[in-house]
Order: sequence, then C-alpha cells, then structure tokens
Amino acid sequence: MTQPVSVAIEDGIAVVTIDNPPVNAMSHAVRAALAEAIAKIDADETVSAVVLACAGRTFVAGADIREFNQPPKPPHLPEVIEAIETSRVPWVAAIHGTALGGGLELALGCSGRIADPRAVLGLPEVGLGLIPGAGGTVRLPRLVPLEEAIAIITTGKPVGAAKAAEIGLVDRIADDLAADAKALARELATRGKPAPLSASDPVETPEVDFWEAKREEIARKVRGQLSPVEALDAIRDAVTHHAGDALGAERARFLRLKESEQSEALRYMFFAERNTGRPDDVRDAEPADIRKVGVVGGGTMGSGIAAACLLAGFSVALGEQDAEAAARAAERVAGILDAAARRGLISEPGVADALARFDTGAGYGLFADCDLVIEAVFEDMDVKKAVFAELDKVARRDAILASNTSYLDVNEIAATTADPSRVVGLHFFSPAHVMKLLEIVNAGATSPRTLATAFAVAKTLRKTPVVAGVCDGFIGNRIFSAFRRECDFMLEEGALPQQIDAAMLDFGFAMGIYAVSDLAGLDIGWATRKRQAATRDPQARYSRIADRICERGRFGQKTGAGWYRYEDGSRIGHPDPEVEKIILEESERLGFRRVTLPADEIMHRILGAMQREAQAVLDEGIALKASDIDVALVHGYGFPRHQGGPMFKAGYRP
Ligand code: T1G
Repeated sequence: MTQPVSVAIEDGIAVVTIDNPPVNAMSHAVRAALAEAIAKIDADETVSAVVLACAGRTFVAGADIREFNQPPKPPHLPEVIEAIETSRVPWVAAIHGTALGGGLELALGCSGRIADPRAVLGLPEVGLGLIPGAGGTVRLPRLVPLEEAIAIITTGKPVGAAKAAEIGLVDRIADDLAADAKALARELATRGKPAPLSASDPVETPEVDFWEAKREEIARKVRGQLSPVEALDAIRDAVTHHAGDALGAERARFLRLKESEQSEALRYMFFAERNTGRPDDVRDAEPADIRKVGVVGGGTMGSGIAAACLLAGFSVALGEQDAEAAARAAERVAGILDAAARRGLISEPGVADALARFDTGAGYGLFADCDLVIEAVFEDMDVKKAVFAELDKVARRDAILASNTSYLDVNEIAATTADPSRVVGLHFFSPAHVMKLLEIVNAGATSPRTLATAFAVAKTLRKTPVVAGVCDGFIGNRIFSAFRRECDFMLEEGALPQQIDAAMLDFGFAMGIYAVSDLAGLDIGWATRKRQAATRDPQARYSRIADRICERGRFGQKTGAGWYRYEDGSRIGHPDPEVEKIILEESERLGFRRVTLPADEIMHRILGAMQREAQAVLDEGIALKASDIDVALVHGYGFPRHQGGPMFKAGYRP
C-alpha cells in the first residue's frame, strides 16, 4: 500500500503529495497522515514554504463519502485545514483535475492556489444533501465576490480554471504546475505569509431583503430539497459573523444535514448511479470496438440518438425512408448540435467535426460498414421486424443490432434475424442527447459480447446504463404504466388531473404525470393499451378515461389538447372542462361517490403503486437490484433525486 501522504523537501520548499486513488478522497488515513506531515513541517526550520499536490488524475475530490455513514474519526477535516492555515509557513495548493468539496476547502486553507488550465473547482456538497462542512461557506465568500460564492455553493456547480482565476479563486493558471507552484510558494515565503482567510472580518453584506429574495429564488428551483437553502443560510451566517463563530455554526449545520434522510438518499443515489454497471456474467466479456453507428429512423428519437452519438465522438449514418425524410432528419440533428454549441457543450469547430462524421441517406445501404446499428422507427412490432429483417441482410455479420423500443418484446424482434445473439435493446429516453438513463434490454439470446458492447457504448455516451430483462415496458415504463393506472383510478374516485400533478410537484417531481403525458403524447400509450387489450385480465380494474380522451383526437400538446388545454400553441396546460366532464361521467358510470383526495394520500397511492410494481420487476429478475430501479426512476422519469427512488422510499437500503 503506497503511503497516502509523502513529503519531499528541496531548497527549503516541501512538496506534500497526497496519493489515495482513485480521486484522492480525504479518508481518515489521509487526514491522519496529512496532520502528521503538517506537524513535521512546522517543526523543520529548513522549510520556508510548502506545495500541496496530489498524485494521479486529480487533486482531492472531496471528503470520503463512504465514511459518512460511520461516526466521524479525528482528525476531522476542519482541524487539518486549520493546521495548514495556521502553519508556520505559507502553503500553496497545486490543483489539477477536479478540486471538489473538501478538496477545494483544503485549498482555501492554503495561502495560495494555482491551477492547471484544465482544472475544475467546486463545492458540490448540496448534491449530497449537505453543505460544505470544512470552512467552505466561511472562506469562499472572503476570497471571491459574494454572488460568485453563493452560486458555487448553492448550485454545487463547479467552475473551470479560467473562471476561477477571473474571480480570484486561484491566484494564477500554471503552464508547468509543479514548477509554477514552487515559484508561487517561494514568492509567498519571500513576501511573508498572507493573513489566513478565516482571520478576515465579515464581508460587506447586502440588505436583509437581498437574502430573503435569494432564498425564495433558490427554494423555488430546488422543489423541496433542503441543502441549497441551508447553504445560503450558512453563507449568510458566515458573512455576518466573525469566522470563528461562523465555522462552528457551519459544522453544526453540516453534521445535522448529514443525518437527514435527504442526504442519506442523495449519497445512496451517488453510489447507486455508479453501481449499475455490467452484470457479473458479462464482467469479463470483451466488447466490440464501436466506431461507426447506424441509426434507422430520423424522427425525434432517431435524430436525438444520432446527435448523442456524434457528440460522443462516433461516426454516424442515419437512414430514412426517402431523401426528403433524410434531409429533414439531417436538419434536426444539425439543430441539436447548434443548440449544444449555444449552451457551450460543444465548440463551433466541434460542431463542424461532428457534422463531418455524419452521413444521412435513404434505404439501408449506408449501414453496410456500421459496427452498431440502432433502430428507432415507429413503435410497432411489424414495422420493427421488417427493419431488422433488412438489417440482417445489409449489416456486417459482426455488427451489433439494437432496438430503441420502449415496450416491445426484444426476443420477438431478435427472432427475425439469423443471429439473435447480436441483438440487444438500447432504450433511450427523450430527448436522447440529454437524458442520462439508458435501459439496456438483455434479451434471451443476447450474447455476453453484445451486452458488454452495449455497456461500453453507454459509457462513451456518458449515459447511466441500467440492464433490464424482457417484459412489457422493461423497468421504467412498466412502473410508469402501473402508477399511471393508479392515478387514473384516483380520477374515477374523486381527484382531478391538476390535483394529482400538484401533489407530484409538491413531492419534488419537475412535472406531474398528466403534464408529462401531454408533453410526450397520449397516442403511444393508447396504442400500447389497444395492443394489450387482447391479453388484458378481464377481471382487472381498467380505467377508460384516457381512452375516451384519445378517442377525441386529444393527444396532448401536439394536438393542442390532451389532459389539459393548450391555447394557441402554448406549452402551458389549463384544466379543461371537457376532460372534467369525461371524468365525472366515468365516476358516475362506475358508481363512485366522488371524494376529495388530499395530496399526501395521492402520493401515498402513487408510491405504493410504484413500489408494488418495482418489487414485481425485482422478483421476476427483470431488474438486477433494487438500486437499479431507483436509478431508472430518478434518471428516466424525474423521480426527485433527494427522495432516493421508490425502493429507497419503501425502506430499501443497500
Ligand atoms: N468519496 C468516495 N469515493 C468517491 C468520491 C468521494 N468523494 N468521489 C468519487 N468516488 C469514487 C466513485 O464512487 C468511484 O468508485 C470512483 O471514485 C470514480 O468515481 C467536507 C463533506 C471526482 C468528478 O461530491 O463528482 O467533501 O465505482 O466514477 O466519472 O465539505 O467522482 O470506481 O468503486 O465518479 O471520473 C464532495 C464526488 C464530497 C465529488 C470523478 N465531493 N465525485 O468522476 O469517476 S463531500 C464530491 C465526483 C465533501 C466537505 C464535504 C466524481 C469525480 P468505483 P467516478 P469520474
């Protein structure tokens, strides 16, 4: 085991190197070894300044999150940072990679900070349901402008090195990090160690109404998540009190939040997202080398998938039925790339490079040299079978064939090919170039190589893969359909769509189920229900409300009316008396005496329906583990991350 902290002294400059792969997290062993190194350096008169650096790919990326479920062991990070801040000599943090959380707080305890041009710096603790707990809320506003400090801490979003230098978070950007850090250390030794940040007085603080307005703004955005609002309160404390008092208050607030259910949920989700990887039976399988991806169909999903593949560096060939459709698809893809450039996700040269890797055309010929072909045509089994029959003729024998189907039986699709082992489901979520979730459908004949390739492609696309077995709707859509049915039952019993959506918003969803259905379009669900009609259990309760709405051609936003009414192309839905009339008629037909359902009852029934279906998905082996289900619902269906997921809410703990 390499030493977690090493010290090398040359010409009076000590270089302290932390080496704790993979991200130099500040585990107890690192804290103890660093505390020891600080003491030794303070006792060594030959040392005039110190550089604090990290081995491997990044500067300290934070406290060790795995330790949070155990009682904290001294030396605690604030104590180590205080020891650096009060050290006899100046310390300089040499930052590369991602200096995050406790890592940035460590750097704030130093007298100076220098960063590699590609470095990223941030305080992402709110994303774990926490606030910076080692002086970040106190030292940062004493170093950078208050508004910058508020943005960094309450959003958890990191800043790049250039921005960090611009706002004073780092003293300079390095050409040669090791050499330039030593030079800065020597400068500080010569000039004399500057006063520590925590010694400075409270900063100029705005009027009370600034804080109230900011608090309301943040609370509105985070929909029930506590930590961003608590972070603002901590900053307000920090800038209106002396640092010593503020540090104590920050630590108390941090420790309180660490025990909160929201923080437990967010820490659970942090690891669950990273633990959805390959099932054991394909862990050692060698994936195919994918460089060129074919996409069949250039509609919303096809063009989104093509754009996602281009943004990830693949070459892409998109095929449509005819030249006009192919041209329209090319425009859609170019539009997505341009929008990504406007948001700074890709440079203009990057867009040109992507388009140079992009080809569209009619027919199947352009798939002949693809390593992977993804079908994204209309959600109809016969249509998909016809596509796969053609692909089987045109695609290379070793090419992987994938269907983007969101419900249909991938085994049946695979059976139309000569070699079903190369067929897999890759269920993207719309918009495909944005949504993180990718359901990988492991069909009965899918080979380990094919499955391993699907996971490798997901990693390149920076998607969160969740493997699912074959059933109607796999994991996410099956659970979505189940709680959608429960919501329709509540409509029959007394609720209205706007009441159910309001309850979901209050729970933390970004949109209610009826608003989401209107956005996605009601026709796909209608087609699914009609397809399932023949095999539906006649004894099972079935609500006709949605069908009656669809029978009127009300398919949601795209038709100006669905569950809600949309005036003049607006995306804002309004309750529609016509829908309420249908609901009341159905209640009467079924003999319900309508009752008012309170929001907590609505959410209790929604979560209950989710949890029952999730347990069935787990029991049938469709999902490998409960946390995969929670990841799917959070990343594919807007389940609020700070609530952990339906299985977490039902009490599941890994
Ligand atoms: N603690 C423990 N393990 C961590 C970790 C951490 N802070 N960060 C990453 N890992 C593990 C991760 O589980 C995975 O493990 C491996 O490292 C690679 O991670 C006191 C209280 C740094 C941007 O929130 O954002 O400091 O799966 O797959 O995509 O105020 O990891 O290999 O076994 O994500 O290259 C604040 C969290 C903590 C940063 C790298 N810091 N990490 O991304 O790799 S709280 C964070 C990340 C804190 C102080 C407070 C990312 C990354 P395994 P990865 P990546």
